[in-house]
Amino acid sequence: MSVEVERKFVCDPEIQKTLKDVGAVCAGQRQFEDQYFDTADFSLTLRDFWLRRRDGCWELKCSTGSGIHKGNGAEGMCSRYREITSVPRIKAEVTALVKGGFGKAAGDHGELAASDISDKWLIEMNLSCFAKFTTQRCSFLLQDEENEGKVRIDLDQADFGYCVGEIEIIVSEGYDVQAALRKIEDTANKLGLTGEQRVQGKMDVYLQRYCPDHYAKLLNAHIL
Ligand code: V4E
Repeated sequence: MSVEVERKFVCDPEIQKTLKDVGAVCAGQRQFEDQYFDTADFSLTLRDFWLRRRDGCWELKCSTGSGIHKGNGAEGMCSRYREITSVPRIKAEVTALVKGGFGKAAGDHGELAASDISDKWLIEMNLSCFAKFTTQRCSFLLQDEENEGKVRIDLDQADFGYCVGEIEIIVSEGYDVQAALRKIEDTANKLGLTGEQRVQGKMDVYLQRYCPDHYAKLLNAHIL
């Protein structure tokens, strides 16, 4: 399993030039559609679990209990989420969160092991889509200071009119997360990102605009 360590930043109009100046190389552009799912009482997101279908592929991002709001300085600016892409594992985690166990609630025998998530299973879990938007993403790669690997920088433009940048490193679980945090800080410094203020992600802005009750509950629970 992998852990995503990331720091969001506000994109200024010069960002593409700045990226080229520091040696980042454009790694391509893509467009994707995200749909996020939760129960009516927000069993997943209020625990900081994010179930997403991106262009047909399922993913569950799970809080690691650290990151935004939970640290100081550079660490506090970064978030960390475990990423699960195996559908049987996603189903097991979601079932435990929604129904509190793996028994009857998991559905028919074999349902947990199935390789896709059916509409029937979503209904059984009382899950429905609460957010749907399309993103245009421009990705850049930058060699890190220690020449050990590359840091990815994504510039995202969502179809509801919000742009955000993201410095991201994916590490294997158990890998030195502190090293990833240092690399992200180095990259932020190279890009001249000095702000210590939390930057809103696409989801923050989407919920604030279109789902204010859900947004208020997440703010209240210190998830966003
Ligand atoms: C909302 C949220 C999550 C869902 C995914 O959010 P994000 O990583 O911003 O989306 P995206 O499109 O960049 O995904 P990627 O392509 O990198 O996989 S995961 C955690 N949250 C909550 C959250 C938070 N606590 N703080 C901030 C700044 N944003 C989101």
